[in-house]
Amino acid sequence: ELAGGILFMEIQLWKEILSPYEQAVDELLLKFKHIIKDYRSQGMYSPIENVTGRVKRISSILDKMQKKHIPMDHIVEEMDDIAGIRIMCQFEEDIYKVVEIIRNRKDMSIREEKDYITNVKASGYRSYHIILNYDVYTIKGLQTIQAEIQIRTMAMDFWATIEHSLQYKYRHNMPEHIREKLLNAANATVALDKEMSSVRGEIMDAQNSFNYKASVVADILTNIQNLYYVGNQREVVKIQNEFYDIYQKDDLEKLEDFSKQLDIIAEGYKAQGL
Ligand code: 0O2
Repeated sequence: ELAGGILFMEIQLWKEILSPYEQAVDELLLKFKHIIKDYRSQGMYSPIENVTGRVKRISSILDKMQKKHIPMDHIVEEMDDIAGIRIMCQFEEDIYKVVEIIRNRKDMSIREEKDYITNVKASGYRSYHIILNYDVYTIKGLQTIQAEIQIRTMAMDFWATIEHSLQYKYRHNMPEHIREKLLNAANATVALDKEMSSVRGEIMDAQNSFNYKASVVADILTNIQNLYYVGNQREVVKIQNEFYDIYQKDDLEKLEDFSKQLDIIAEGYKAQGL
């Protein structure tokens, strides 16, 4: 028996226990990364800025089992954050957009939602949590496990990361003056998120046109590269130089026209079966 009272009746094969959670984290990361990619490749603003994931460490699982009196054979039902995904957003509004995206998916079934943005925790912690039931198909067949998705702004994440380290450092004895500083800092992140939200429209416009220009340039260069393999190479070098000329003019409309012309040339080659 472990100190605190977790009784192990049989040998625990942690690798086997954690394997479906690892798969779930991999799959969920891939899915959320593709959401970002989809938005950006269409020149749109992505409500998700970044996503990370982790499987809870065995020592943290043991600590939580002890703290919440969860027996070993109940961890699948009772421990909801062995698979953890963290989604970072630029703006508070984006968080609710992400929640909506998750609600509309058939491959993620929501078990519980905890809105610690509307209901800020006593520590000052803010984030939106969604607990999922998620199906993974392994060699053993279908396993439905829980996963926790934390959705937060970068400011919320900054605060939570620092506070988490301090919590760990002081365990349950955080000095009052540090607790106070953290509460002040939490209020500062609320103000920061509000200020940022008030310029959201402008920031989104700027980012959109930046992304759009980048995707037009990528299209042009892909076309030039394809033409290089099938077309007259001297001609293609001329096209490339023309592109650099136009690029330097910093005129998005001219760049778009050029891209359209290249599309037509590329279509021509396709029609010839090349
Ligand atoms: P980890 O993996 O070390 O982060 P509770 O018993 O209330 O703490 P509960 O009911 O299981 O936990 O869920 P809750 O409150 O939604 O919290 C789950 C996770 O949210 C925590 O995981 C933290 O990651 C994060 N969180 C919640 N409250 C705070 C807080 O005050 N400060 C920070 N920094 N993070 C918080 P764990 O289990 O603590 O483990």
